[in-house]
Amino acid sequence: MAGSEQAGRRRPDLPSYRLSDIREHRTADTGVWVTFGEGIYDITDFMVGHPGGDRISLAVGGSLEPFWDLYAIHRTEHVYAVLETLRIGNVHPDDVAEVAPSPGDDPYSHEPQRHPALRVRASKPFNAETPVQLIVDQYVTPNDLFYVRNHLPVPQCAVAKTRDKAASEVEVTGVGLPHPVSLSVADLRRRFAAHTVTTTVSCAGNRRSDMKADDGRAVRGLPWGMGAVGTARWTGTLLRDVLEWAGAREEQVQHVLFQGRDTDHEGQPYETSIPAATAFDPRRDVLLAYEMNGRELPIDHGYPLRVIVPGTVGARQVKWLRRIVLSHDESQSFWQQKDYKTVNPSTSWETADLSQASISLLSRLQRCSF
Ligand SMILES: Nc1nc2c(c(=O)[nH]1)N[C@H]1C(S)=C(S)[C@@H](COP(=O)(O)O)O[C@H]1N2
Ligand SMILES: [Mo]
Repeated sequence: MAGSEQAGRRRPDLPSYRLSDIREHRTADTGVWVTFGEGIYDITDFMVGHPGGDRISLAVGGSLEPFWDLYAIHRTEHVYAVLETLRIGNVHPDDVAEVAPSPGDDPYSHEPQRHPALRVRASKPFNAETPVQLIVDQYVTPNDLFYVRNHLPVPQCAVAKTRDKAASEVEVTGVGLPHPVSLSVADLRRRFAAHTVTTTVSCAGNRRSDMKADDGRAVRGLPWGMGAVGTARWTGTLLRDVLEWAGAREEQVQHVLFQGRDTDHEGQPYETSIPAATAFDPRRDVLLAYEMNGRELPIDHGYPLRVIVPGTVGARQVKWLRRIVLSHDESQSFWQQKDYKTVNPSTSWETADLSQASISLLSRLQRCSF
């Protein structure tokens, strides 16, 4: 039987199909096709009654690889051999690059290892829930099982734990500062008192799959179940200590922007902001966190430094923090202006004016800290 050597390799004895053909095969009537490497497989019969059938159906008309990669358990000789028995053809040579990008082209080729118990909702970018039983068994969720919500590839400097200055310092800049300053995690540890806060982080989309209009309309976004939420003990420096040390004064700014090191294909970083009143509030304990549950911050949760804003939606708690910008205006990023907004149910996506919409209710989530 063919094993891992053969799986997905070009087979000259079989016909080639174009990507457009593959995408037309999505139902039992036409046959259900998926690709793996350069191979095309007809999984119509396999999907019926197979335990992984529902998962595999997510790959229909496209590549199995992102799904495959997540379930390391599938990487056995046996499974490769079973897959090859379903082989019907090859991806047309002109379409190979699109279907099976070479690792060098894939911005997701450097992602960190993840625990297989995480319930994956999307693989690229990586989004996964904590299994619900584990959330309620104890207040604090262990780092490896904490839900992950990434909008973009994990920045490579975080995966490699690069320690050079440019890749590991946070810059504080913007209105009202005498001059910008840069700080490493070592500087934060040395210059400022460490502060620990136990708080819950929740994605605004948590339980989105339960939210459906009476007419069946679904809410747009990842189909989160109940597990995009978790509680941890976060240790770091109080943001207001750093802002005051840098010379910032609350009266001079309205918003504090946080920029991550993760960037989209145009080089735009993940960025959101919070009101200055929150950033400076002595009762809010907004943190620049370098530890999670007593350990170095894990790569997926923002290594080496992230923002923790107790009582605020997860989207504002920027990971892989690169820059803090003091500003008169809130962040103009997509994630601040176009995402995480709540509109009236009578509005559709086509007619919604998001600039007028209120921020997601969860953005005002009660502080859940003890
Ligand atoms: N740099 C950066 N920070 C980010 C995100 C991101 O994609 N990039 N996602 C945000 C969202 S929407 C959530 S819900 C939380 C998730 O934090 P976690 O992955 O540590 O659970 O991180 C926030 N911070
Ligand atoms: Mo989120």
